[in-house]
Amino acid sequence: MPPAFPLQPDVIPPRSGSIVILTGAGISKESGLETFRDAGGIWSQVRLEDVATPEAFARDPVRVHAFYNMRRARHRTMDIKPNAAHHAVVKLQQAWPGGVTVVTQNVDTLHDEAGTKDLIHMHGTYAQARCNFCDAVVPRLGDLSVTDICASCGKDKGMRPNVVWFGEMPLHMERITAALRDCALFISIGTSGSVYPAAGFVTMVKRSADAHTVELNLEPSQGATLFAEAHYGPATQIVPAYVESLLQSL
Ligand code: BV8
Repeated sequence: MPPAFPLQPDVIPPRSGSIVILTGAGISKESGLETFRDAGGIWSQVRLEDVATPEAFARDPVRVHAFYNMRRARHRTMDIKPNAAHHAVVKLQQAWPGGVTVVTQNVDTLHDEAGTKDLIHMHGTYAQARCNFCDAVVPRLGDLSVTDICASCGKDKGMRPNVVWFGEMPLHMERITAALRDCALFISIGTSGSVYPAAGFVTMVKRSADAHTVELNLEPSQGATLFAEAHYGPATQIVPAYVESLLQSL
């Protein structure tokens, strides 16, 4: 059923209340980047066990580098730009008195390119490389390979995408947990709710804060029933509409 506009939020949080926004691959879809679990998505083309675990990197680093080099090159060469949903998140962040923290599962840089402040890449980003030996992190827009030498420790064979793989601890979890604990509104955008701990954030919010929870997605996620409110449709339509309705309350 197409979304009804103007979009009427069920609940408007107090303007002094903070907002936490969690995003997933769905917010980048209309910018031209693939999602993971939709039909034809990334995990239908390649097994995550072969390209997105530390064991895969130890077993076949050339294959893992090729996977991320392809995604990095696609971002660089296919004119991939932030879309209206990314820009609406920035507009909310600039106007909402209580502050807005954006936690993204995405390893693309579209939130960064849209000018998002207070942005947490909990799964890292393919626009950086990290040394497996000394943990030095450097920007990386071109290809990575096993021959790359770490500028900090001088070793080769250790440079990897600065991405959190399955079985690895997501980044900045203390900062994320504190933001979830204190927020008045939790908004989940463009995620299937398949991957933990991100998929558990809505439950964490409901347990510790008397916060309102909203899902904005193309279709109901695996955690849809956990949200107090939901609006379904393309992110470039429902996210700007939802943000407008919040800002009109100010
Ligand atoms: C960890 C980087 C612990 C790679 C990624 C319970 C608790 C804790 C852990 C687990 C647990 N159960 C299982 C685990 C292990 C595992 C896990 O969750 N496995 C899953 C498969 C069951 N979790 C982990 O391993 C995590 N680590 O828990 O560590 C720990 C403790 C101690 C010591 C060590 C470790 C780490 C997970 C991170 C993995 N890395 N990304 C890369 O990107 O290459 S996850 C990967 O999935 C991506 O980051 C992606 O963002 C993420 C989630 O996917 P989504 O973003 O939701 O994308 P998806 O395609 O699934 O859905 C898209 C949605 O968008 C859909 O709903 C669709 O309808 C919607 N959509 C589509 N188009 C649009 C749209 N919406 C709006 N508009 C549109 N136009």
